Amino acid sequence: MKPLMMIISVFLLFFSCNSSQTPSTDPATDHIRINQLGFYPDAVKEFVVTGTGASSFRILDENGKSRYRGKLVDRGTWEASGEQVLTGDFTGFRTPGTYSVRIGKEMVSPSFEIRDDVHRAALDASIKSFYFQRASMEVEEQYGGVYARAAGHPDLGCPYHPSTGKQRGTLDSPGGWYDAGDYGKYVVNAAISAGQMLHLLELYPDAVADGQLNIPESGNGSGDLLDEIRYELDWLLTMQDSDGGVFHKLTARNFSGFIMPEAYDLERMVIGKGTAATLNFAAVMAQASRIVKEQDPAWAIDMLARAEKAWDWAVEHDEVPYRNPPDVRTGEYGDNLFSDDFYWAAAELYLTTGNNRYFKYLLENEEPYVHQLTNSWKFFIRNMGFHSLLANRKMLESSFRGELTRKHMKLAGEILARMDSIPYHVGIDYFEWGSNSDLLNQAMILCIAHHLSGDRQYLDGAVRDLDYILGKNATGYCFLTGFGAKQVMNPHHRPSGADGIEAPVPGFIVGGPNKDKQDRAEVEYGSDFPAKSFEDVEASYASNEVCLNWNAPAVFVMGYLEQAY
Ligand code: G3I
Ligand code: 9MR
Repeated sequence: MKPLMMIISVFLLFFSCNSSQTPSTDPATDHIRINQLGFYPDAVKEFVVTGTGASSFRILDENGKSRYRGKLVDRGTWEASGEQVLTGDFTGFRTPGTYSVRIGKEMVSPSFEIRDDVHRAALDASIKSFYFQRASMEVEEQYGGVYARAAGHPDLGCPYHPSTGKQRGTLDSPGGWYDAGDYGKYVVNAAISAGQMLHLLELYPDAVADGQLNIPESGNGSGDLLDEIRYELDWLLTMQDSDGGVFHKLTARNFSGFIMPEAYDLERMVIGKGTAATLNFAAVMAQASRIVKEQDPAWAIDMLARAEKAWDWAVEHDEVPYRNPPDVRTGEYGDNLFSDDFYWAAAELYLTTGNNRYFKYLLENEEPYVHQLTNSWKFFIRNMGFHSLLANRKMLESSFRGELTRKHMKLAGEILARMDSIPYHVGIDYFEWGSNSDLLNQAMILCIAHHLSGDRQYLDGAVRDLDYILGKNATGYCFLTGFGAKQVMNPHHRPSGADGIEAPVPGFIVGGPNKDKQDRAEVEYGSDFPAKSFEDVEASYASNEVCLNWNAPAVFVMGYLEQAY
């Protein structure tokens, strides 16, 4: 692209993502931590402020006129961030418009909106990020704007690594999404990510209209979110072996450098084959089959047949873990506990087929009803099963249904209680790799509690967690690329690093604060507090990478809230 055109396009794209802000790190602004996009008129509206002795705040409109006045409440010190925290609540102020928070003479927050569809643009961008991750396909300018790029990774004729059990032959496995900041394609993470977004479509089939995202399939008569997910499901189908088992991943032996897809020159191969990949495949295929069965019966039948074949393989091979072979250093996604994977697959297969064989499995193999943090591809799997069962609870016998519902509401109640006890009014104060996805998965649990009960307090809880992601956190960053007043500019994302465009590809949720700092050899962290252990530098793969399973729950939560409010 010509330099002038590029500058103009970046400018336009920036303002289309974010109508009211320019990125700023003004220290006076930095003390007020608030959802930098804004609030629904009828939802809870809260912010956090640190380092002030003030006792009140005002809401100013665009003309600087004071529109609302409220008291700050001292919440004490948050151990996770080392800050003395006050909160302000202006839930009672409902008038749509553009505002900022002012405290005393010095402190002004970034401006934000109150409006009905306040997360719509962020929702659309967070889905569109999956389009930008498409392997084997060009991103055309008409869909990708300045982020247009050539195709990479055709993934045809990929040799089998011996860890697949095959000594010869090749596999054609084109398509699908790149997993993250790297160019690998990993079945377990693909399955949960597609599954979380399919769940939005199960609850709200029309959550995303045809044409809404401006992707190549826009205008084909089917909703754009389903079209985007299909790009991944079609790839996943290529990863099933003829005996029903599913290969673990398609990557090279090592990560590439920070280059564009078309410049990639490592040899990609099919690696591993195991119980977790096979069961996660079975689950998402059965789930998708149910969701598309009216719209595309032939596709639904094929996916279901493949899912059942995968289940049968897993029953025969019920404990095949995946570990990286010594010559492979790409992401592992290793798992050696399969009860939750069996559970998710049995749940989806039962709901789609009605076959009691699967229901019997669920009855005889209970899973703990918990939200186990970190690595959702490993631990949120059981919740995926619970959520689908709850969404189709009419198919469950009443005692099973009652028990599951009770357990879900108990978990959601515990989360809300915890939120009240944490000064930032979020439900989590533990920060490991991908902590942002923990917040978003928690918000998903709360949305589902709202779906079951109609009780607004759960919706408010989900908003509080989402507020954290969009700016009400101890770093002050809006963790969604391309959005907010204090933007993430240097995610660990190979195309964003290599495309020569200053602003990163928009719509990605970065990993977030991570107390373990596994990248400390390459990254200098400015804080040792867990909630502040985040650096917006490209080298920080442990805090600032992007990943499918971190975006997917953001899509669910914003999609749900856009419907509910
Ligand atoms: O849970 C332990 C904790 O108890 C211990 O104190 C701590 C000490 O370092 O480690 C914690 O485990 C870490 C785990 O993440 C959970 O935080 C592991 O050390 C750490 O290696 C592991 O990192 C994983 C990373 O891949 C490296 O394998 C991430 O969970 C996982 O999300 C990430 O996934 C990568 C893919 O492999 C490749 N594609 C990008 C993707 C996202 O970064
Ligand atoms: O860039 C890699 C990233 O995509 C992975 O998620 C991450 C964890 O597996 O690893 C990154 O690669 C780093 C490697 O693990 C250690 N040396 C530095 C690499 C990043 O430049």
